[in-house]
Amino acid sequence: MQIEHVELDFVQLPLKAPFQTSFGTDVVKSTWVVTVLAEGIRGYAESVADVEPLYNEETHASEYFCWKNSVLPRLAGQEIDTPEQVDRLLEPVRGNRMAKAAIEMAIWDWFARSQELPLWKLLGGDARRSRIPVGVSIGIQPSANELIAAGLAYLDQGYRRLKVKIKPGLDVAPLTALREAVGPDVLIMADANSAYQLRDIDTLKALEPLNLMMLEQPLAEDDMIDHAALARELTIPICLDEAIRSDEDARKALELGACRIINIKVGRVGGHSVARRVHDVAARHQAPVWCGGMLETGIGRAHNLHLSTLPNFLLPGDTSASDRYFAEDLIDPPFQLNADGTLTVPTGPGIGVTPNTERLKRFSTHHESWQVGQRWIGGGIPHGDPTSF
Ligand code: OSB
Ligand code: MG
Repeated sequence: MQIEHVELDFVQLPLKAPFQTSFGTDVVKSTWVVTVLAEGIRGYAESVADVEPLYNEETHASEYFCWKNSVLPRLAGQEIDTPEQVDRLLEPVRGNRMAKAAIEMAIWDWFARSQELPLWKLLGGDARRSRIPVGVSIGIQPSANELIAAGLAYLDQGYRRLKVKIKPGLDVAPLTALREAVGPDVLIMADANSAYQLRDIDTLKALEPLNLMMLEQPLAEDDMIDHAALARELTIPICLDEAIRSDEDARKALELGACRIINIKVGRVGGHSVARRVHDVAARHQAPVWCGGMLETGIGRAHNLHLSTLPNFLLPGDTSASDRYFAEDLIDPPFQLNADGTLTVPTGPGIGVTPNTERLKRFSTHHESWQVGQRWIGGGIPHGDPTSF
């Protein structure tokens, strides 16, 4: 295939409730919905950067310019025979993994649709994994009572594990209260989004009696050395999120002992091809992985579920049902939680879900249609004013 057209919709979908992490609070999910068109077939994905560079350094704006100046010029005019080729064509582009991922994922969806196969098959997933066990990620709550109420409500709905966002000062007390409220058997973990330093080790050790499954990304987003030092002192297994950006990062982290578990986010690592390699490296090190999330709409959620069919996704993911986030999702039908705490992997061609046109229009605040072949795509890297198009 050769890419003929790329459509971008900047979407702002209200969240049911504010989502607070150690780095900020989101009240709306904003994302670029990316559609790649060729031969009358459309491939869909969404990007996972945010307005500000708080989770990592990418933003909606950096993605836009990276697509325009670096990613699409390298794909335009190329005959792409397999989705794996995209990762190789984009290899010269440093960083900007969320930008690369959104286009690469849309092309994976395009190929799966063109072959009338579900994406999981193209990715090499396991046919027996048609239902993916999922948990829920609970943002920082104003009080321990509100955390307990949220946790109990999600368990009641059937979620299999609770992930609790923490930050200094809102860690040991709320987690202890939650553990007491739900009893010893519920799977609980914590995610710090880089809010601690090695000198906070006494606080982190105070979490040890709570029987947490793991502690996610406690230290700096680009660190492995201090995580390895912490791992030697802490009985709670460390899981890395932000710090794993590639299969090479995964290898180094596991060899250093910086983590025992990896949270894989397709966007963070630059697409399905890299995500699969991260999965394979972890499997070789006997380290389980699970699929993280970035509050995606149903489009990104579908991609996440297909990836989760690979065999080393051994722990419940953050890929919760649509109604955990939104009153209305972009796709039909929305993802629903099965009674056994799983989400069903869609079986249709590609990601198996398609955006609802009316809702995509209604929640889109900005639309662009880029025809490959125009000056700024396919014409090499532009040298002039990058904002003129
Ligand atoms: O660190 O996993 C994270 C959401 C936004 C940014 C970072 C993270 C998260 C989540 C939510 O934890 C996971 C989800 O429900 O999609
Ligand atoms: Mg995380």
